Amino acid sequence: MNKLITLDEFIWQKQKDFPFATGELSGLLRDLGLAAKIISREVNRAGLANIIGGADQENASGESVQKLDLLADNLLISCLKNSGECCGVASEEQDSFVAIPSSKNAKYVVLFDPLDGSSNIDVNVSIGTIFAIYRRVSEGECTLQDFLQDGVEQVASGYVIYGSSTMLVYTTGNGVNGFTLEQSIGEFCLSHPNIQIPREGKIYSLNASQYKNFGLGIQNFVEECTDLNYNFRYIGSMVADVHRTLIKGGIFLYPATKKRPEGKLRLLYECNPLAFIIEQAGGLATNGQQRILELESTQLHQRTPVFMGSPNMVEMVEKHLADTNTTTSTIK
Ligand code: P6P
Repeated sequence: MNKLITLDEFIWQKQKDFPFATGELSGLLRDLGLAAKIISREVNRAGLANIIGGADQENASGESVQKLDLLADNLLISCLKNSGECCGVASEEQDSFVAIPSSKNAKYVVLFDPLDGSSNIDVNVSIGTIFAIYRRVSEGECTLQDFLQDGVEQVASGYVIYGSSTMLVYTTGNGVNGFTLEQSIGEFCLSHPNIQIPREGKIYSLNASQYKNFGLGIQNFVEECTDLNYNFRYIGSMVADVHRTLIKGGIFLYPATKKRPEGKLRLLYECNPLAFIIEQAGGLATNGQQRILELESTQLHQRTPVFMGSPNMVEMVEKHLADTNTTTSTIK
């Protein structure tokens, strides 16, 4: 039987690889792991604890908020407050960033989507938490500039998928590793070391009901995938669709549409962290023309079209966009 390596042990081992590491980032990752374990427990008992269903509130993007969203948001904020390693957080569920005065001199800020795919909560489909960690750029209490950094500045990013098992997948810029929650001991254990995305994918994942709202380039891409007998898979939960893409190969795309010419998915706490993971696993992540990680961050809740996955499929869709001169903002 292989040695069980817990997330804490792994983080501690990796920290030793960095002689100048002082432990703050390791502490932050451990605290995110703790929050994930608590959220996992609540997600797994949601049906029993009468916390399923809408919370009759709307989030910063004007979308109805599920009770578990609120619970996950509060849990993450309190875990990060207690960590002492984070001077502020930004969340999909919060209009603006939340400064943490008790840790105002801490080195890091964290951005997260506390429970992505929450519309799937009531039907027991996989949902997830997405996080991005940056070094702060300000002095004293954190400012908006600490959060409006481009994706290339991420120190670490990751996601937790609450599915048939709960997994935490993260990168600090030296590859991608996956940990599965062993419920009987309450520990995330290394289950997917050094994840590499298959270079040649044959699965495409997008909301096909929007076909008529896609630009010609995307329509031609879908036609080519059909002609090549590629498999179509779409869960409607970004973390689940991207996790499958990471493990099985393929492409996840949420293009610009007539209804949403700027795309639907958020740059700072959905696309950037997942793009970092995909690139670290050997994949590509773009907005159709530019690397996601190089897009300019100007607003906390800004959106972007996103194409991420195996290099062959991202290059294929980019060619269709170029051949039809369909940029992300010109949807006819
Ligand atoms: P649509 C979930 O609401 C989400 O934010 C992502 O998790 C998911 O990829 C996308 O929206 C699904 O959007 O328009 O296909 O329902």
